[in-house]
Amino acid sequence: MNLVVATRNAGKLEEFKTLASGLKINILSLPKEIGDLPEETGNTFEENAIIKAKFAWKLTGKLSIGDDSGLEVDFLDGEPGIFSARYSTGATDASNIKKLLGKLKGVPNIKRTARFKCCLAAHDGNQTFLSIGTLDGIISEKRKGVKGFGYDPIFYIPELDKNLAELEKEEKNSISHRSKAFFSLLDEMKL
Ligand code: ITT
Repeated sequence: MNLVVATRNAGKLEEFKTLASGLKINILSLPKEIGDLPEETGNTFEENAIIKAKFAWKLTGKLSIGDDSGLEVDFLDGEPGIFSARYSTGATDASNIKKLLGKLKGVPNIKRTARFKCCLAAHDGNQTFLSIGTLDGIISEKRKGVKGFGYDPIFYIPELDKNLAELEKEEKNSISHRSKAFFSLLDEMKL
């Protein structure tokens, strides 16, 4: 079965490919020529995931999924949330991390709790399916690890005593918000 993933984020795409390996699902990406994805005009992860899934379905006519995800930091009342990718001027992973660490300067560990959220929408022309996955952790004071993408270097998992960027792909997938959302989406779709 083919499944189009509507993303321009290489880190996400890689994770979906690893998640689908072993299943009878072939992950396809959108051709480069079509350029950017539509603007994320939604007010929630769900709305933005649906925008991406429907966009890819219209282009390809194939079952498509959109992933809208981000980091919610309790001390910052859920910031950056749906703005995680576009949090800082420049909007690179490095500048987003720098801004977040700046906002949490001097904040003790006990108040640095956060969670990743991943919302997935699947669209097949008739129906839209939704799922959500979360991963709890703590925003560390310093970057650690070079794997993964986005905020992984500053997301500490107490149970593993490691930051997400220190985990191999398969290890991250065994606990991640994205893998929880992915398998619950397959359940929803009875696949
Ligand atoms: P697409 O819209 O093209 O899929 P994007 O990166 O713009 O790519 P989002 O709007 O969903 O995607 O933004 C999600 C951001 O949240 C992403 O850029 C990361 O900064 C962060 N994020 C989401 N999942 C993450 C993960 O597993 N590890 C680290 N950071 C993550």
